[in-house]
Amino acid sequence: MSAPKLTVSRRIRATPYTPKVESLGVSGYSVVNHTILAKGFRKSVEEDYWHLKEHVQLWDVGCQRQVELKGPDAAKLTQLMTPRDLRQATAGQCLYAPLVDGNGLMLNDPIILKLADNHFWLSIADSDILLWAKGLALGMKLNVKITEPDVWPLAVQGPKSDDLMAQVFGPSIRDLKFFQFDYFDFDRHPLLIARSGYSKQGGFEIYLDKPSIGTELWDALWQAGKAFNISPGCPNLIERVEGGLLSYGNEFTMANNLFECGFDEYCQLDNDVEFIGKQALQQIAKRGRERLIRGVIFDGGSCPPCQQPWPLTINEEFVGEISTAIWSPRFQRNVALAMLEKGFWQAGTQVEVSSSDGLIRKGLVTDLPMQDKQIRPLLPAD
Ligand code: THG
Repeated sequence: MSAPKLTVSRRIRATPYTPKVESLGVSGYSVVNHTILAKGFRKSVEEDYWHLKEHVQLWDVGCQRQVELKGPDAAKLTQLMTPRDLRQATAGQCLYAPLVDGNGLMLNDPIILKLADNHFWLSIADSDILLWAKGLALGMKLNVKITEPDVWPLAVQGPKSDDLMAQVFGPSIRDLKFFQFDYFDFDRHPLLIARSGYSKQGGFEIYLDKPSIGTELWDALWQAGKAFNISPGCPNLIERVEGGLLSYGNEFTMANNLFECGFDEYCQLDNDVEFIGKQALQQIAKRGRERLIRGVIFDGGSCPPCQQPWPLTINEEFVGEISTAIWSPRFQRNVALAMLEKGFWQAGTQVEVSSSDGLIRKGLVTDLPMQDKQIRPLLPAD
């Protein structure tokens, strides 16, 4: 029997690239921001992993929806929503920024794009920030227009991204710096392109604001990509776990505060910038965090997918839980992201993993991102 099908509608949205993704043999979807996201193609996650690290891939990340804040109070509202100090931000900059509520609890972790002094996009993870922003603007009587624009990100990821993008958009795209964006013509239409993306292999994100040319854009990249061994792709679970890229709703939720996620570097508490949750975060900073997201590597052969958190224990005492786990062909171990309780998040701590197949597996806490030079010495010689 074939797997049950997801029905796409106005609520569960396709993207301008969906016909291309389907013609290339997508094997399944997840739903993010009420929009479908490919989970794999004909190759295995392992094959996709090696391909992503060596070549170039085209990812339909149309589910990375933009919340647009525009108008006289746009800068004020954007700053109210994040503990990251935006005062020095310039137009053309991307900023990874946690969004928190009044208790310092995580609402989202978007990339903020500063388009102009009074114009921002929040390129969100999976939660309804549009509603939060509208509520704040109404309650605080802010003069700002809040919309979800008709913008559909397409990612080009992998070490050959520069070569491919230079073919399509010209050599000047090579000069774009990490987490900066600029406009590049395609078919006489300017496209916002950033050097960013949900992998550690380098690449670009194209924010297509004219969905009618989605197929043309995909085809142009695909044609030029043939010389670089291009493949269709999607965020790769192995690469993301090894690289320590977190996913809202998986590694952390509205139950976790900013410090538990390790977002200290994106939170400035000792200046006069005002934002929601500042007092709460100051108190948590003083008290110290109760738990922290770390890596875990563990034995016992290839593990099943982690669909519900797996407990981590030491002598049957609960010390944390795994949120995402997968076999790493690089380390020949399973790699995982986990929330570790206070006292147990030190790299090298030995833990037991209770995976959903009933096995108890031996694990070790690691820093993130997972680095060869830290992990190799921990592994017994094969
Ligand atoms: N691109 C865009 N929008 C997004 C994502 C994206 N929205 C949803 C989701 N991904 C948001 N989450 C992340 C998580 C990590 C990063 C980007 C978005 C990321 N982190 C860099 C890292 O860890 O190396 C650090 C960036 C920094 O320090 O400034 O890139 O992928 N458009």
